[in-house]
Amino acid sequence: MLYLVALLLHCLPLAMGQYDICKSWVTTDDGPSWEFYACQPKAMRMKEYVTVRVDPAGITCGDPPERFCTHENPYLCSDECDASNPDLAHPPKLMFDSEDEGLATYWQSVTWRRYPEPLLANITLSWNKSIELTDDIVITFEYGRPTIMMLEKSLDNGRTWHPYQYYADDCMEAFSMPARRVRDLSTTSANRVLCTEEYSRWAGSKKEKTVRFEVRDRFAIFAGPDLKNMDNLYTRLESAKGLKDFFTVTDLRMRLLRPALGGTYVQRENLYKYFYAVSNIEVTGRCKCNLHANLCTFKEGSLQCECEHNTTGQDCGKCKKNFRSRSWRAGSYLPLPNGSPNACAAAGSAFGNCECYGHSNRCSYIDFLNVVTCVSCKHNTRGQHCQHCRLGFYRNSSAELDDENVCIECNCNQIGSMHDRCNETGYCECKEGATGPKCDDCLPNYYWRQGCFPNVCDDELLLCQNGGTCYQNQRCVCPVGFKGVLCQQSRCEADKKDCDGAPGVRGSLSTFLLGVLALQLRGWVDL
Ligand SMILES: *[C@@H]1O[C@H](CO)[C@@H](O)[C@H](O)[C@H]1NC(C)=O
Ligand SMILES: *[C@@H]1O[C@H](CO)[C@@H](O)[C@H](O)[C@H]1NC(C)=O
Ligand SMILES: *[C@@H]1O[C@H](CO)[C@@H](O)[C@H](O)[C@H]1NC(C)=O
Ligand SMILES: *[C@@H]1O[C@H](CO)[C@@H](O)[C@H](O)[C@H]1NC(C)=O
Ligand SMILES: *[C@@H]1O[C@H](CO)[C@@H](O)[C@H](O)[C@H]1NC(C)=O
Ligand SMILES: [Ca+2]
Repeated sequence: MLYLVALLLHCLPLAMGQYDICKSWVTTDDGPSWEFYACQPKAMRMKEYVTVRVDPAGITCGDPPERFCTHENPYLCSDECDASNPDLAHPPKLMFDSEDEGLATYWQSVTWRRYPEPLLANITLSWNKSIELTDDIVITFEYGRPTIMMLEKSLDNGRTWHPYQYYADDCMEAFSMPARRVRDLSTTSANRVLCTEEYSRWAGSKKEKTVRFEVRDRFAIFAGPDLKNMDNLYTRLESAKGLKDFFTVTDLRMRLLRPALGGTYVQRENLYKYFYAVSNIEVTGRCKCNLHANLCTFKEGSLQCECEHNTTGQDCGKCKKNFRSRSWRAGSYLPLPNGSPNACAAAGSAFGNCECYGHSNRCSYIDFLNVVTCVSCKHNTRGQHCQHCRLGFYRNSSAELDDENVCIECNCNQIGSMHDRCNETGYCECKEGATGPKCDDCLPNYYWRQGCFPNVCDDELLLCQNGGTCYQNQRCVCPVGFKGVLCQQSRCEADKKDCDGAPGVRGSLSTFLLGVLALQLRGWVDL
């Protein structure tokens, strides 16, 4: 009986579907204990957790109220959009409400009355959480799909954006890209960004309403047409570089570049039938929890993984305090079927008590000292527990000991400082005359020239005399007849032969005449 229970428990992860549970209580020959598995949350309808932003300001119709027509009935422009009337308003939130039977609710843009200026709109969806797509993104357009649009994605909460897919009725003309279909991609090109013409041609606004980003077709490249061979997909996601990230997003942006034209050219006499109207955006995916959680909950306005395996963070991206005896690792889908949990381990579980704060994966026992020490500390750390900063680095006071940024480079100025080291607040030790945290400045009364040197002259105490001017605190430029560091000395006093008659003009005139004479003697000048 007990054996049967154990067997049942052991089979649970398979019975419940792959990677659904993080741990189970199993009975082995050594008695009952926990067993851990790679695990991930269920896929959800992500539109319920999204924040939306529509750009530019004023692109939503109804302020002021506006009439519009449809391609089916272009001369009966009786429809009206009015933002102040709930029955006639079309705000962005109507792209995410639940579509019950009956009339579709939708966001709608202003009409293309400014033609030929392009009618552009951005719809940006943000989750403030990494999400792994598990099914197609499906955007439903009422009154016709755009003839040109683009899908972009971000992986870093909107700081950087990348193209995800291009859509046009003529890819070459719109984007200078050949038209391709996802179905024609191969195992090596499954994460290619392409332009498709499948969703942009006019087919009647009632008939073809959706624009897709085909996640299933890309999965099918590995898992087969009905996604029966998920094991193969999981193996590929684990091993093919960049493949997992390709399906991961924190934000999506639809850039609507040209509205539906009804299968013909733009008719300038009736611009009220050109606009965008989106009734639904379906995004299906699961929280990315690095295979360390099987639950993801909506808390304080954001999705959060309920981390297991002694991990923590929004994506279970690091080890909990006191569980950092080795570096954090994501769980793995492999080996099949239960994967590897790659759980964080408590300090003290390996080699006695050797915590390395996540800067090293290895400890080593040093025989003659009888200590266990971390080996090859990373992130510019050093020490038995990688708890110190390497020489030339100092401790980042706003980072915990296990943070990758825990040590900051001193960056001492090579010329101005005594050496590469700095104190605990990042101050370098300066040579005479140098100052500043990095010793790249000079003290007052010093000037910088490959190091700091005391001023020779300045505008206060070390004034150049007799009308001399101070050049960059380095030397006085003296007028004729004076010399010395501060031009304090008359040439007359220093050198008697400069003093015949009046100094200056006559002296230089006689020098000139002597010069001319010399040249004449050599036959170069005719007087
Ligand atoms: C839409 O977003 C792109 C960046 O992805 C930006 O360059 C463009 O100006 C935006 N368009 C509008 C109409 O806000
Ligand atoms: C994003 O999520 C993080 C972590 O849950 C939270 O601290 C932050 O306030 C959220 N930011 C926004 C803009 O909601
Ligand atoms: C996490 O730590 C707890 C002790 O707080 C331990 O009982 C549990 O087995 C650990 N889990 C894993 C996956 O290592
Ligand atoms: C100090 O650590 C914090 C937290 O990780 C990090 O945001 C910051 O960039 C670090 N400072 C420097 C100068 O590296
Ligand atoms: C580091 O040096 C600077 C400049 O000499 C000094 O102000 C600071 O107090 C020093 N910090 C420590 C922790 O010694
Ligand atoms: Ca709707």
